[in-house]
Amino acid sequence: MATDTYDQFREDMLGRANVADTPELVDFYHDLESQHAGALWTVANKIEPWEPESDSVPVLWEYDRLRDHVLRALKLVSPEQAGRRVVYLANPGRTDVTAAVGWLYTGLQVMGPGEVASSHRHSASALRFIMEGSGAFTNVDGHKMTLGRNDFVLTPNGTWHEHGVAEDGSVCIWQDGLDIPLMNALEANFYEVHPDLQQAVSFPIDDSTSTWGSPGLKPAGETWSKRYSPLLKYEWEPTYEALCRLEKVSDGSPYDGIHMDYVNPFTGGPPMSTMGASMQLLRPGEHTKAHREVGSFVYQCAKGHGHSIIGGKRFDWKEKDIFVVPSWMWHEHVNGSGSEDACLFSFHDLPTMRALGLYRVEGLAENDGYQPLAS
Ligand code: 1HN
Repeated sequence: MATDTYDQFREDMLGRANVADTPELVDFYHDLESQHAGALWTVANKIEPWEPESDSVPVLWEYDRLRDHVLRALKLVSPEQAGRRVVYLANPGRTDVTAAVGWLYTGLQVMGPGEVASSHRHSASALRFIMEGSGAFTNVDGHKMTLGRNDFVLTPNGTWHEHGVAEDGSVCIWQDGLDIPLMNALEANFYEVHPDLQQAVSFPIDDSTSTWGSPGLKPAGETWSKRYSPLLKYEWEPTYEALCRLEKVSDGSPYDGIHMDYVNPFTGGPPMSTMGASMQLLRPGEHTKAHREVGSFVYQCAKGHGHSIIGGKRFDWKEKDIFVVPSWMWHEHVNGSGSEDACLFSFHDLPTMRALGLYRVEGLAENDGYQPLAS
């Protein structure tokens, strides 16, 4: 049975709305509209889809094409004028909201040597993934951190944060990820500027990583009661080493290769309450099977090159390219090299989905687990 015939069959047989217009009904709908009301059966099938139907489309942003535009912003506006000097990535399927995918935002922030962006805080949680340059720093609630290539950094909701680049540093670019569309959809977003514009550095530099960043160890007796991870910076070298060690003893996941989540070392759970992040390693030549999840994903290639097939379409990526996978869309990843590994960083809203009991995952059963490519 063809899909549209089958959908019609389900709608006819299974109690879905199926009301043909009559002149009386059209009059009725107009009268309801004038009362700011409507008949549920005219919208029921749209607002109750059989399964998640994202308005977001899969997209890949090539870093080589974006970089010059990001650098142009450096000359055009100051951090003082802009608050944050950022080029955001807009999903072409979304006109309602500034989102990269689903209810996630992402952008590329650029700062030059000696620049500082003032301190603020908001209900949205933020994260950063460092792409290029030296001397960048961030200060989160008085914990100042130095930022290096492929480091993953948290700015949990409600924490004061500011960024900058040391005088002797170079132009720095990093990816920001925020749940700001989600906070705005929930109408829960507050925003405040720090009264002093710059907050004090209240702890030794990089104290969070020195205190909480040693695998399997924590300072004896240390406790933590906040809703987010006490470890605020996850450095690239130990992350990559962890993947390489796991690779030696595990086949990994058929869907994601050698795949590790960044966790709150105190709880083992996600680093923030709404957003999580992962790093995955694809072995030389690896082609994962297709799966789909309830949740939205923003990826950045941290190492190597390859491609992903998302919703039947191929997207080729190399280092620093960013791409998105909308909720409940089939996706599989391919390492394009036969000799080198490839690493994909990703952040997502799975902690939100899990907290609300909405998370689901499914592997593709047909075609040996690989999507047919759309023509
Ligand atoms: C924000 O606070 C930052 O702190 C970057 O660097 C991007 C986009 C929307 C809302 C807040 C930052 C942001 C943002």
